[in-house]
Amino acid sequence: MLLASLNPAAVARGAEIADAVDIDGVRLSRSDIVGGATSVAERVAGAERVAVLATPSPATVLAITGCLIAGVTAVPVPADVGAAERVHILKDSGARAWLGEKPDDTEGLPHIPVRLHARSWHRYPEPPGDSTALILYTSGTTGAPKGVPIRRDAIAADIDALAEAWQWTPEDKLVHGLPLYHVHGLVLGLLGSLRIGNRFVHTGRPTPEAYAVAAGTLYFGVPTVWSRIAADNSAAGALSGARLLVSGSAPLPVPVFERLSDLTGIRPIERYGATETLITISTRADGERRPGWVGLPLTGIETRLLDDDGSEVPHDGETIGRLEVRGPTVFDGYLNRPDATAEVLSPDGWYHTGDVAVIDADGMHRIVGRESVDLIKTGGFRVGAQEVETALLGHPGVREAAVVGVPDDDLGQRIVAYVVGDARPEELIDFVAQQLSAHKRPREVRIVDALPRNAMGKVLKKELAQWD
Ligand code: MCA
Ligand code: AMP
Repeated sequence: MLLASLNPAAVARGAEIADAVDIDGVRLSRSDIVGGATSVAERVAGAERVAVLATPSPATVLAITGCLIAGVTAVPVPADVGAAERVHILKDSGARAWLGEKPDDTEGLPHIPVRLHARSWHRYPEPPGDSTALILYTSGTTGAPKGVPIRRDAIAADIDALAEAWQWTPEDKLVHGLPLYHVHGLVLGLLGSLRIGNRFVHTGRPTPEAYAVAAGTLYFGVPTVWSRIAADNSAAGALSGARLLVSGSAPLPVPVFERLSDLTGIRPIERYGATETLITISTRADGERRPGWVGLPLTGIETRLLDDDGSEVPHDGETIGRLEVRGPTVFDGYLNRPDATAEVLSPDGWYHTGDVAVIDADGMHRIVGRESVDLIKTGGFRVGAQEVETALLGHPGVREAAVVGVPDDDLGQRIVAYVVGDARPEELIDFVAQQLSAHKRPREVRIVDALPRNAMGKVLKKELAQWD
């Protein structure tokens, strides 16, 4: 059973926890979740796919859990989604209704509210393991975000492998304040807790103050979150009673690792993954936690490093290669995009991550960087340069646009747009926030006379990134 702690028979026999999920000031017991989500399941059963505006709220928890009980695919939509991205996700995914929180614009689809106090005790059979639990949207270097169908058995395999690596048990209390529309916050944080059976607290936003008062044993954060905590002595000190502090979604800078270790007495766990593969590599609760390194492949996962000719490079801790991963957590291909799938997934199941890495003689992995400058990681969010450029070009005051990620102490990378045109920077930032998602907006727009181009007319992104 995917959400093992929600087994209705076990809950009826007394496997109850009053605060299984604590979110937006509301505590849901296990029977609140089983009864509430089964009631949602009754209302959506038979639908193929529904969209869920994934605000951090009890409605989102029950909507997604209800879909998983009924075997309906949920399409989590970013809580801060803009107009163009919302239309794209609905059209591409084929979602037939909105479930849970109501968006500003339903785009003509019916809306099914979640009734927090409704209950049903109907028993649904467990849907097949190879069925699609979720479709998560993620950015590539080009085009609009792509749908990644996530199988139920991939989620189960990933959580179980992480439970082994992190000694994650029902005794844990997991805390995070990350979005519920990506793997990190949703699959690992929420679904992981409902599978393992530990208490889960969502802090709303991932602020140092909120983490400090949550009294968790297991904390998740993106490096931006850890960097802010490491700059706040009292919040960091409050985490010293935790069991594990886990970082992922982007590289954890070594100074942040070290400062966090000093202030909390806990060396953070770093783990690596992607929407397409879930989490594949991690340091272990009982193993070495080396700053700057992401650890060993999880049980069931294979990795390899290839050079430009496709030959494997030596595992000497120095030779850089393109990282590929294979295993039960890897996806089967993008929704509606066989062309894009063929670029990243080989027929024998290897996923080309787009990251370059080294592996040492002990099998420890270090992520060195990305192959493409056009995929930006900002605050742990993956943003394609081209989707931001396309959005900017939709503004009448923009003639040309080039978007780059520049190093940023807080966000890892900061989205900077170079624009030829006569619009005001603030107006363009708001325009992107309203079209795509607020987190994809450039933090800075620089109006320039011309973009640097090569003889073929291609924008020289590497040069632009150095104009900073
Ligand atoms: C500011 N805001 C605006 C504008 N300016 N809204 C609209 N237009 C504007 N011009 C609003 C924002 O909507 C937000 O509102 C508030 O101001 C602050 O937002 P922001 O500046 O984005 O916050 P931040 O402080 O920069 O965010 C840092 C963060 C965030 C909290 C760390 O980046 C974050 O949540 N990152 C997590 C990403 C993540 O989970 N990635 C996992 C994917 P409001 O306050 O109302 O929100 S990776 C994954 O899943 C894989 C598998 C993996 O490895 O984990
Ligand atoms: P996403 O699909 O949003 O999870 O983005 C996946 C990408 O995030 C990976 O291909 C990496 O580039 C990056 N990433 C995730 N975790 C780490 C990490 N621990 N260190 C470095 N990069 C990471």
